[in-house]
Amino acid sequence: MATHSAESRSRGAFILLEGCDRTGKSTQAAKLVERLQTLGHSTKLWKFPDRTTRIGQMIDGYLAKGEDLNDHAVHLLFSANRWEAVEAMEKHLSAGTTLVVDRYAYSGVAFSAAKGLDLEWCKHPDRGLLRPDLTLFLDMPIEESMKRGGFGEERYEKLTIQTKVRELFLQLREPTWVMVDATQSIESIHKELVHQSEKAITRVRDQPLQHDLWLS
Ligand code: NYM
Ligand code: MG
Repeated sequence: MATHSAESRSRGAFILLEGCDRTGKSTQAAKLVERLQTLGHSTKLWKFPDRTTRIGQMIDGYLAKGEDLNDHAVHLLFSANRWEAVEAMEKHLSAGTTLVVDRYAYSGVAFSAAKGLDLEWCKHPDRGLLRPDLTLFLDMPIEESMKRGGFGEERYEKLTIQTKVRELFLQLREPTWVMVDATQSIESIHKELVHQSEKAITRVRDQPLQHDLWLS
């Protein structure tokens, strides 16, 4: 006879927002969390890099304060910053909370490979991380995102790098990705993200968590 245990309770969805810089990910992630909560889904906002941890502070020094680090070393720090969050993410998802995550390993690979690091080498440290259930890729021409406020403040916010990053993102595209036209109004994008997210929440409810990023 089937018994109901804590393990059989439905899990939350791992919803990822990816894209180049200044494409509206953080704005949309915040709005999405708020809306999903209103719709009755337990939902939490997550963000990479998480600059609040010790590893995250080293990353922030590199990105925002002009501190130099070896390209390979900083790549591993970004990955370590995801690994140090894995237990907490898993705990929330298993308890039924949906996570809306602002950037993840795809950013990790795209930005490092854009600097010239080997793509396969870049993927390796993130192998075995949780796999997102849905990746919403906010896409727009780089020329457009460059016009947005704040562009150029941090390392990597340059036309040539962003163009390469976008190409690499497209190479990393997987079947669970949904491409979103980020030049639309904030409200239209929001509606599309809510629609896709609700479908994903329902779809994965009874599926086990997947710890197989880039393993298959
Ligand atoms: N970035 C982000 C990486 O280079 N590797 C990573 O693994 C991640 C998660 O950091 N330009 C880059 C992308 C961004 C920068 O991200 C900071 P944000 O979302 O602006 O805080
Ligand atoms: Mg940024």
